[in-house]
Amino acid sequence: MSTAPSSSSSGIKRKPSVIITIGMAGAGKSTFVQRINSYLHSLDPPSPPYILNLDPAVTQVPYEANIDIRDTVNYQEVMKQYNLGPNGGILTALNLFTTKFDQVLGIVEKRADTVDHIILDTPGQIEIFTWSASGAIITDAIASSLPTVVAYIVDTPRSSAPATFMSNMLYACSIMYKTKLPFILVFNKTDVQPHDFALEWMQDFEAFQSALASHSGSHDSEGEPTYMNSLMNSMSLVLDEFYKHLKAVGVSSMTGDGVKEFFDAVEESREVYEKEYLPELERSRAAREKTLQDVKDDSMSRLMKDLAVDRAKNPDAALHDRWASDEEDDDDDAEINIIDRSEEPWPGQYIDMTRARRQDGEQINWPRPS
Ligand SMILES: Nc1nc2c(ncn2[C@@H]2O[C@H](COP(=O)(O)OP(=O)(O)OP(=O)(O)O)[C@@H](O)[C@H]2O)c(=O)[nH]1
Ligand SMILES: [Mg+2]
Repeated sequence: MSTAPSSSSSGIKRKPSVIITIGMAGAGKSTFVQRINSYLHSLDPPSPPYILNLDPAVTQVPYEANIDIRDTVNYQEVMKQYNLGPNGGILTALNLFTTKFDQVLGIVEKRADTVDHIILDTPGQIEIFTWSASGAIITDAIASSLPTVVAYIVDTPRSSAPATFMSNMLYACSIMYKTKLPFILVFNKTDVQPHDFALEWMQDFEAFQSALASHSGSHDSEGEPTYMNSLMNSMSLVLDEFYKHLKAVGVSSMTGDGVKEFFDAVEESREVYEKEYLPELERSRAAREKTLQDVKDDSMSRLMKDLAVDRAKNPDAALHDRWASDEEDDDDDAEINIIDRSEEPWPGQYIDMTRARRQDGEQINWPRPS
């Protein structure tokens, strides 16, 4: 891993920025990744990013991924073997891939000296990445090693109704508070509908409330505001605070409009990462280590007390209470390797599902994802 400080003036390569694209199904995540990929290629000099596709179910991606989950896990096979539906299949495929994420991180860190951007494309079903243990593990692992930003892709034309806009923003809010990472709202598809209305609603909650009031269905038959209307009015006040912590850019992944502004926002987010996320990460890491150490010290002192009592009771047995030091743990999963497409020939090597399958009579319960 590069330990270089983030400064190019000192002549040492600064760490690359990681961009995690998250968004509702069909918001345009993959198209956006393709667009920023081609923008980075078109720079002078070109600065090709390193791209990871984490969507196991996608049939075609519009860019060339350097690491593709589909090379490691066969999603169709996972569905069959575990008797799962499409969402359970994606979730389980992501879980299996996450068991190998230390290898991915190793490859990515090796590339940190040669690339300026690392981009992650996530599965279409947003909750699979944002609410699963694997999504959190992947996000935390990468963010604790490199400056990371979440690009939350919004389908602008589909968010033009106040109620849809608000539910999308609430989702964004929950992801921001869960990851605690710098956050950029990317209003995509501005070629279809400009995002001015969204900016106005974010800057002025009264504008949002009046849009809400004029929207059909906001009043009941007696002319009173509906329950939903009152709820959204109050929520808009709550979200006002959330909007203050955000950067918002309008982008068209189709035409390339706004991509430069997006990268300006990524650059600003690096500072937020370094000033806010990193110190917080170090604080929580130190707290976790202290708790662990306390638990270890406590159990060690109890063990020593027990041993002392045992030895006092039975001095002969105390001579034999040693265990052989030359026994080592077997690490039997070392043979499945993550493929860096830019280095290795592929098609790749899949995680062998037949080894994961339950044998007859074996009393193992493979947990079904809920
Ligand atoms: N007009 C327009 N269409 C877009 C834009 N970005 C994406 N699309 C279209 O939106 C649709 C969905 O795009 P994808 O990139 O597959 O979206 P996604 O979020 O990756 O989808 P999933 O991974 O399936 O959730 C495609 O038909 C794209 O062509 C844009 O900026 N403008
Ligand atoms: Mg996609």
